[in-house]
Parts: sequence; structure tokens; C-alpha cells
Amino acid sequence: MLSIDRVYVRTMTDIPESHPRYRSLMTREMLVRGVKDGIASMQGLIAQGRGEAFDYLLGEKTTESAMRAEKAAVALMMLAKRPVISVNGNAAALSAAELCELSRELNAPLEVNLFHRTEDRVARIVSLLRSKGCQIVYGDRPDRLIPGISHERARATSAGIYGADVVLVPLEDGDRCEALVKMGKKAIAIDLNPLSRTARAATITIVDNIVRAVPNMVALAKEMKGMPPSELGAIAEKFNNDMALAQALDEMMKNVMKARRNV
Ligand code: PTJ
Repeated sequence: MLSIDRVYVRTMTDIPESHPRYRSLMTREMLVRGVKDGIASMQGLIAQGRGEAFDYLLGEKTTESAMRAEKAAVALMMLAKRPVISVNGNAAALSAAELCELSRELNAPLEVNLFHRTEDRVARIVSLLRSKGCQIVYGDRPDRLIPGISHERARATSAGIYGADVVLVPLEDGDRCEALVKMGKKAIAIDLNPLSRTARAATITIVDNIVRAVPNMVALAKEMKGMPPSELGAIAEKFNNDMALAQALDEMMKNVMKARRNV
């Protein structure tokens, strides 16, 4: 039987760039490497599989509606007094460097927050993010608990997520997003599943793959630098989360119907 190492090395070299699903397969490989390096959890592989299924239905592209959500999210973070970016194992395995760039552009520190928390994995993710140039990374010394959550995700840092007014939560499971909103914070989710509790609870949900969403947000943050607060406010205000979720579902239905006609 092949070990995970050998599978990893083989598939990394075996996937030709011309493969029609090259990007998706490479993303899968990044997560496998994340598990191997103690960054992502084994459960993270299953979460990625669920995300892939929704991404497939979405056409593996950033839709116009997702781009509008990304713009509204950047506007909200630029207007925030204390924006913070929450990082879990999957986000770190797939987008560590890009999240650090976003953190710099938006002046928003990162905080490692894990569902399947082990101190070893927190330390590895903190050190990965620091190696990508992030100065401030919270999460290894949480001093508060988010009310209403009975698992490890409740752990938060006063100077980070606990005291934030806007929190970006990529690839989240539902109850923390709801709890953050109950605390009076604005939550921005990146979630390929428009039906999830997180997607419905968030102030802004970006229905896009994190590997596309975060680079788009970095580019938008650069473009929108210097925009007056009134303009940023108008962009954020105009965004309607229920409508964005409906548009994501419509896009998926459209792709299903197109495929159905060809069967
Ligand atoms: O590292 P940990 O311990 O904090 O655990 C992280 C995971 C992701 C395992 C944990 O938060 C989890 O179990 O999450 P869920 O409940 O599976 O939810 C993850 C959501 O992210 C699902 O709705 C997926 O569809 C979505 N998702 C998965 N991969 C991606 C994604 N959304 C955007 N981009 C992806 N690549």
C-alpha cells in the first residue's frame, strides 16, 4: 500500500497543467500537504470535499455576485475600527501567504482559531503565518471565551477576535458565526455552501473558493485604497446577503439545468 508521502509526491508530479481540473486537483494536494505538515486536520479533508462539490456546481469560478460580496467585504473591513481575520487549518493550508497579504492591506491582524484545537497545530499555524511575513498573529494565548459556544472555537483573544468589530471567518462551522453576530460584531464568511448556517448567519457571505476569494480581496483592497468612507459605506450598505445567497443558488441551478439538457 502507498504511504501518504508517496501518494503526495506521485500525484504532485502526475497532474499535468493541461488537466481540465488542474486547479481543483492542486488545491486538493495543498490540503493533503497541510494535513501531512500538521497544519490542517484530517476532518479538513472532508470539509474540502464538501466545498469542492459546491464549487463544481458553481463552475469553479468567481461569479459576479461573489465579486460584489468580496467588494462589500473589503469595504466593511476598511471601515472597521478593529477588523480581524480568523484562520483555521484549511485556510492556513490553502491561503497562508494570501491571508497575510490581506492582513497587511487591510491592517487586520490574524487570529488562529481551531475547531479541532490542539496546541501543537495552533503553534504550527502561527509559525507558518509568521514565516509568510505576518507580524501580529493571535491565537496561541487566548484569554476570553465567546459566549454561547461550548467547544474549542470559543477561545478568543481580547486584542484579536474578542475585541474586534468585524471578523472575517473563512470556512467556518455555523455556531461561532452566529455567536459573533450575537455579540454585535459583523461577520464575513467565505463559504462555498450557500445553504450553510454560517452563510445564513453572516453579515456578508462570499460564496467562492478561498483560493480565489482571498486574492480577489487583496486586489480590491489595493484598488479601493483612498476611497472616501462615504463611498465605502454605500458599497457595504447596498449589499444584501439573502439576495447574494439566492444568486449563488440560481447560478448552481443554471449550471445543473445546462448539464441536464445535454444528458
Ligand atoms: O482547522 P479546524 O480544526 O478549525 O477545522 C476546520 C474545518 C474546516 C474542518 C471545520 O471548520 C469544519 O468542520 O468545517 P465544516 O463544518 O465542514 O464547514 C466548512 C465549510 O466550508 C463548508 O460549508 C464547506 O462547503 C466550505 N468549504 C470547504 N472548502 C472550501 C469551502 N469554502 C470555500 N473555499 C473552500 N476551499
